[in-house]
Amino acid sequence: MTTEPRLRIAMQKSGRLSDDTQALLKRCGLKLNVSDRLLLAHVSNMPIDIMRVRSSDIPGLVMDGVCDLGIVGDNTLEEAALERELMGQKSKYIRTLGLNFGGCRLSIAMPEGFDYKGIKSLDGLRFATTYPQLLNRFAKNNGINVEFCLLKGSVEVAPRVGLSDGICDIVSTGATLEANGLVEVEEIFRSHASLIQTNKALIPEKQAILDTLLPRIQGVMKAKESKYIMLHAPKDKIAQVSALMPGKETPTILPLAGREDIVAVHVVATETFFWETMEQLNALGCNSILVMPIEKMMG
Ligand code: PRT
Repeated sequence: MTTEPRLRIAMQKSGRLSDDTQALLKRCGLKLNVSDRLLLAHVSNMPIDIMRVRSSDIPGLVMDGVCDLGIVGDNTLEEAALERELMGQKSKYIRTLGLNFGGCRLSIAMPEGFDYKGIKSLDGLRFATTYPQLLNRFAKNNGINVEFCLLKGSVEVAPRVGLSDGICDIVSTGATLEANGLVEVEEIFRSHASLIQTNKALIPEKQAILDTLLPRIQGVMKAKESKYIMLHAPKDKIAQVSALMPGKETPTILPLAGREDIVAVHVVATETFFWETMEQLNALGCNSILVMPIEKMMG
């Protein structure tokens, strides 16, 4: 019996990236049966397996060739790469695609009232962090010495209980810092989710699966950022209406049955379509202005 090669993708089992990753794969047409106890989920309609693990395990699984692809935050990836570098090993991965979710920053934050006068104010201090390598690199690049204590969670509480002077942690809205009486003083790394792959050439069968999957992922991302705009416009105002349309796409102008004075204008916009623009179009005599989400795009 021959077994068909299956592409193995590592994703976060549960946490901030898991829902978005699962939604992305589903929108790419993958039928996956994910249950809490199942760590290796089969995709029923494509030769793909999804390995559901801790985020921090994903870079290693890809670099060691256990998984062909992984979806992980750049912060986790960069920390793992620096850790391997420290051990004299090469980081063996390719960052195939940046994804449009999981956006955050790694920042240094100090207790409110700390007299911050620039990076040198941090010299000699101790920081609680999950990212000692990224913190170390920042300190080295800026000519300061820092100490760290490694915490895998509840980092924000460390200064209050006397474990550290400040923290170096992920910030998204800033609400957690504020709730814990901390102030962000330096952003040291920007991150979002990325699709990574092993740097070893895939066997042709797996490469073929990836060649199908990649344009689908790009199509889903492009669709998420785009809107389909439809409206009816006075024929003699087409030039002004076209000029107001967001993005670089040329609008499609279509005749309307039984009307010589009005046309339908359709455009795919990759930029924000503001209420103000809709009001300007309305003032030009346009009506039936519709702004719709796009589910999939290709080409
Ligand atoms: O548990 P596991 O090993 O799977 O990984 P993890 O501990 O990193 O999991 P998780 O789910 O917390 O984060 C997964 C990834 O999501 C991170 O590695 C980042 O790439 C990304 N991400 C995006 C975030 C956030 N936003 C985020 N806000 N990761 C963590 N946070 C936490 C942060 O640590 C802090 O406690 O949210 C809090 C701050 O949020 P705000 O909105 O109050 O600023």
